[in-house]
Amino acid sequence: MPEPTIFKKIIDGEIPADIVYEDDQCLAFRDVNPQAPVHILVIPRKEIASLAETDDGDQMLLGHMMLVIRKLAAEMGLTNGFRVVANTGVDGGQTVNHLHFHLLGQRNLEWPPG
Ligand code: D5M
Repeated sequence: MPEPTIFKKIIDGEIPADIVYEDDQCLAFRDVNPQAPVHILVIPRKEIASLAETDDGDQMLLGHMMLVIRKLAAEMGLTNGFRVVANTGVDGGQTVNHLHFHLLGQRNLEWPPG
């Protein structure tokens, strides 16, 4: 069995996280290394390594997570805009191999990213 990812350990309650939202499909918690005043990670409870590892059966889950992100952005007061990022694979800069969406806001984010 592969070693569970740090996010799987958060899902299982084995390590603490600053959880801001959870339901039967996903949870959201503050990033430990925030890159903006609001930096939240939204992850599925289902173990999916990355966006590249999703399949057509994940359509509802992915849509659900996007709507959760929209609601969180509104709750966090990100009325001036926000950014959603899914670093994917080596070239995408992904460091934790459990699908996650970064929700970043409350500062003017530059483009392009590094
Ligand atoms: O981003 C992975 C992100 O996960 C990175 O911004 C740090 C964050 N991280 C790592 N461990 C934790 C814990 N334990 N709590 C909260 N946030 C965490 P990536 O897109 O894979 O580069």
